[in-house]
Amino acid sequence: MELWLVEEHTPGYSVNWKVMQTLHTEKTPFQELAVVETKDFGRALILDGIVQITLADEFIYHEMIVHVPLFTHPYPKEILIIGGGDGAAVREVLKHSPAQVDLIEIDKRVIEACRRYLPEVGGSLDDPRVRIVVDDGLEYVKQTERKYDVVLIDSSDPIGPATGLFGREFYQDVYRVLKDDGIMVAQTESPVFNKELLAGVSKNLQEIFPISRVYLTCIPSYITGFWTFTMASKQYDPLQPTRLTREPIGFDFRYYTKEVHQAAFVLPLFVKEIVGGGPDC
Ligand code: AG3
Repeated sequence: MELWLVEEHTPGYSVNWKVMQTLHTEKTPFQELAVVETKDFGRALILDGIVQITLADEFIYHEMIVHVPLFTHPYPKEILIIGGGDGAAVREVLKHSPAQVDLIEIDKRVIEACRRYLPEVGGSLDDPRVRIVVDDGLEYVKQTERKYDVVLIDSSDPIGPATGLFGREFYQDVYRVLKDDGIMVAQTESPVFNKELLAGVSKNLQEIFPISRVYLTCIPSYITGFWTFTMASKQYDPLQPTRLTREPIGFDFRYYTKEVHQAAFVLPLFVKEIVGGGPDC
């Protein structure tokens, strides 16, 4: 029997994936979770019908959400990840020899499914430097007394459990949990399908942090390919990433290079216009 996953992004646009095998499906208290083997992109994690990770191209997203801030910060030692229960961002963070990585994931079933069915990403969660807290990231950043060098917001789309992770109040709490020279990065969606969201997030982060910059990459398995991340920083400018000139990039990198770091901040005009810039800025 032919099985196709129809990934519906809007009422007028969907992407069809040929599924060779369904490894796992369940309804968790937060969302519908599935792990499937796709024909062309390998194993994939699907949440509420939307592809979160495929083994064929997850390296692009995770190298870009992690290495751009971690090579901008001169000494990234204490890292907080909100979301990211799959473990792939943790795997990339561990390449920087951090002292401690705190992962705050709302849905423990995501962690369990990825450990079991996607060891390429979930395997990193067993590293002794990783502290996993199953909690709502919104609550965690309100309550914790810990301070971090870098906070990564590795969320799903702004519907369902992740909605608050794109809000102003949450970013103010993230500012509070960062040290005086801390940096945050959030995944901020497609600039084609989520213009208003990206514009709102940029505006809020520009108001809260002294430095805020959007960067762009291409993730084939995500809607439109175009994908944005927004970095906000108290002190360090990602366009002068001091550690990059000091330390070599590991052999196990597949996407990120010094040139990719710089180039990612070069935005096409239509994206600049969304995030509050014009042709000359
Ligand atoms: N986080 C971002 C997934 C967004 C996909 N959205 C979409 N295609 N509309 C993935 C978490 C990976 N650690």
